[in-house]
Amino acid sequence: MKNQEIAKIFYEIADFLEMEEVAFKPYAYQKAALALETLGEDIGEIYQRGGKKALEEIPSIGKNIAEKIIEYLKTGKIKHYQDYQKKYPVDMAELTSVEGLGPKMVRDLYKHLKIKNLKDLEKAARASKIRNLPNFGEQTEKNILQGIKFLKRSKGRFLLGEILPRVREIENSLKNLKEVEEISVCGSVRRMKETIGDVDFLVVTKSPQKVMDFFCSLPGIVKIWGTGITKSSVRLAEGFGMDLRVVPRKSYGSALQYFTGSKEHNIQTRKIAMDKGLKLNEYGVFRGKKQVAGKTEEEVYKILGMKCPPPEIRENRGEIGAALRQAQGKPNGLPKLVELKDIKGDLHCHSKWDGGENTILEMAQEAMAQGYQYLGIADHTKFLRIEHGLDETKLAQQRKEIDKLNAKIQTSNAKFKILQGAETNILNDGSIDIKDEALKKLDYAIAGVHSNMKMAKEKMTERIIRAMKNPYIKIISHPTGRILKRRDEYQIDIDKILRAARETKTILEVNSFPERLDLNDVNVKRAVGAGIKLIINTDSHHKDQLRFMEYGVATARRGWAEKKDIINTQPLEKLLKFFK
Ligand code: DGT
Ligand code: CA
Ligand code: CA
Repeated sequence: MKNQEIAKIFYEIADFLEMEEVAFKPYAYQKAALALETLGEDIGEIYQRGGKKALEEIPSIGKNIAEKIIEYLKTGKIKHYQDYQKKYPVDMAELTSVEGLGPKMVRDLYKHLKIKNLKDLEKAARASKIRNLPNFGEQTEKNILQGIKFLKRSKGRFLLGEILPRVREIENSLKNLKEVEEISVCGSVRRMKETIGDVDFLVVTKSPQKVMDFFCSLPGIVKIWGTGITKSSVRLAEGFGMDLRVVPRKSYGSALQYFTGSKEHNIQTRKIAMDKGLKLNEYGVFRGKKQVAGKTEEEVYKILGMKCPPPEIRENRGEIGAALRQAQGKPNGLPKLVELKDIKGDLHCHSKWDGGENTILEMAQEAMAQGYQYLGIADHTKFLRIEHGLDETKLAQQRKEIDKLNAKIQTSNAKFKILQGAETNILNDGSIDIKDEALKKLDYAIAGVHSNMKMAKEKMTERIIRAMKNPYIKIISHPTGRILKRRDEYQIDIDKILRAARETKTILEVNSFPERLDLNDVNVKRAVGAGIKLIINTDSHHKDQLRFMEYGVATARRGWAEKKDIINTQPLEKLLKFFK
């Protein structure tokens, strides 16, 4: 479908025309671009069906613009546009994306300072060259620098955990709208990817205008990039963008399939369709001109000979083959992914003892409210002084408090137990900062790297493996150490770590904290493939953070983990067997 490509070119032509201060024409191109963007049908198909006349019948598209569309459909180019590109070799889309920078300013910046792109612009602004241009001044220069700064930040992706609550809130308010018949979030949010570029909503409605008006007037929207009856694009104050598309009911399933992606997954499904003599796009599955599927997602996959794979694994990492095998009743079908409701407890939580926000009791109450059977307190230990790490004596004192609390819980007849763990530190040589005699008295011990994270690969790998070999260390927390958007993982040989985990029966953590998600999806899949047991923990420092569990579960699902792979899906007695 060429609609979006042509729209993009028309927007740029409008900018070039504005640059030359041509009257009226820029507006015509902008209107045509918006019409194309929000058109429900493939422009190429409209042309094939009804020729130039059919194009001219589309509102906002006149004779001159229809000719340009035909030129693009036939040659893949528009000469008018190429001439402009030669005359002004500037990256117009990039430059005008700076807040407050319009085409005429782009023209002047190019004319006087030969600024062609964002990099040139930033350099010139930093060197204070812009303020001296006619019509610019110091404030404009400052604004440009600020605009660039924001652009860089908002170009970055957003953490799933940072935006999901807000996305759900918006999804719910749309759901409550009586005109909305169906709604789903698609794209990377539906796949629960660790970071999100933008949010994609899909809606079925008989009153698109009403839905769009509601969507574009949601509180917190700071910019409307475009709005029409099939698509609107907005930006929220939080910085992320949201697209809402309206599709006909008969296309809902295929649109859901298409816009859920991933792109890599979709390339494969389209190939499969082609091999079967079918055409698959967001409007449906077609044999010739006849639509043969598209109302539901299951139906779309079924006609391709596939079982519908869970959104989280649609990354072209083996799910295509598995979905085909599953539909044929062959072995090695789709995994039965672990679910949030399978989780029976959380074993990596911090309490007031190490500077966390809540008491052990408060944490336990929250865990009970979530329906858990157990909660493990795993406070930091003594090497981490800034985190008020506990030493052997404090651990013994804490044991007494936990025993008392458990006794109370028992008399109240609740089926719940608080376990005592600790998140110990793996020192440079792989030894643990707590003596074995003290580790022995805990229900289980976790170990993690919290210092000297820049070690050479071999040394770091050996360091972690030595900790695994300690018989009292049962779990390695956040095994690769990455922090999303801030720091890369440690230099480690992950294959060696996985082998050692299997040999020593050490459990690896899937840390649910939104900036960690460590192990990540890819490493979870490797670990599961190697037969290693995992645990999904939140690393909560506050009782409200216990709800991060769903991000860890999502990460585990993206890594194909099943219930049997995750030890905290087990009831207490079975869980404790892993710590024997
Ligand atoms: P994001 O927004 O960067 O976190 O990632 P997505 O996956 O949400 O990507 P987005 O928003 O660009 O597009 C949503 C879905 O639409 C994407 O997952 C698959 C589909 N899609 C978008 N562009 C293409 C394309 O060029 N080809 C195909 N086959 N599918 C596409
Ligand atoms: Ca997206
Ligand atoms: Ca999008």
